[in-house]
Amino acid sequence: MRTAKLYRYALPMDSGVILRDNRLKEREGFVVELGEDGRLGRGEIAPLPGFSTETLDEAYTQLVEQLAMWQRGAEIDYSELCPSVAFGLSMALLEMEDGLPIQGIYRSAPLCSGDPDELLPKLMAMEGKKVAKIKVGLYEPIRDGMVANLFLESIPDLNLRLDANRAWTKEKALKFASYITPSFRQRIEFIEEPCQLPGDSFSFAIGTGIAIAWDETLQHAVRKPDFQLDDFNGVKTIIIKPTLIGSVQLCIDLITRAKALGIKAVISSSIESSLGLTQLARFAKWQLPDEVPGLDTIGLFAKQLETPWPDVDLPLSRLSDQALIWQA
Ligand code: OSB
Ligand code: MG
Repeated sequence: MRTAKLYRYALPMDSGVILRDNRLKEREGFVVELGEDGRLGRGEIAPLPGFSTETLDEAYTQLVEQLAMWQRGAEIDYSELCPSVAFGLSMALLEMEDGLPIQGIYRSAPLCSGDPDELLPKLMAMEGKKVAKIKVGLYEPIRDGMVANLFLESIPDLNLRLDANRAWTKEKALKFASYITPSFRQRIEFIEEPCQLPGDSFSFAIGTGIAIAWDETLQHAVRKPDFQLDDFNGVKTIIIKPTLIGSVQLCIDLITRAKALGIKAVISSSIESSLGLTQLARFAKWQLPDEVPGLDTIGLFAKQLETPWPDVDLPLSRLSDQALIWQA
């Protein structure tokens, strides 16, 4: 006998969270709870406004349709589902089938999008391999270049991940690079999507010796029917945000192919609640045990949901206090 519950959640965010020019006051999404023979599994479905191609309403329609079919005994075909729905449903089933190991990687690359002074003490306190992520492209490329260079200069055992979210023209990207001391460049683990055009990002990497990572480019490419990761040969890293990519199996296929091609894969957050984020930490530990994931987003929330992120003392909302909007 199968059971399915669908909750809709809303969690308040920290006051200053800006996403693609919009303030995100509240994070909204769904949690499914699947049951069979006394086993339970949960998954989060939370399309991210401005990043996901589907809306909450579209996700809801697919969810109810799929849950009703699954509850009556059908298997789920992920190929026709939008990414957030495919991810959340497959994660719930995986957890229910005890396929998701309990241990997670809760050590993340601390994220800095504003004041670099806030990042320094965090890095000083960090044990083991030091790695941080800085958002660039929000200010002048000269400022970004100087800030990145200053970090690399001040902390000799630091590696940096940078993320430009396609903010720059190729001229601006080169301006940024000109402020990075050549001998420091290999300590930039990667910069995600420096340029508006992927072709310009690629030439930037070749011209400057600064490695790049595909994030948005990967999300667009996986939606095409003839997609092959092999076409990305030459890029150093891919950023896998499961909520924006699709089912657990699709993410695992990408990771497996990346390993075979010598491409590094990094599991990263799409600002899921602590419930989804802790599952991503477990997924990362299981599939990429030696890679620091990009999951430092719990601090963007004012509340957690059901499963706390370790060592975070934000108040916890229970799933049972969220709206149960559908069940079978
Ligand atoms: O800019 O890569 C982004 C989260 C949601 C949407 C977009 C982005 C992010 C992150 C996640 O940066 C954190 C990380 O990748 O380290
Ligand atoms: Mg990015």
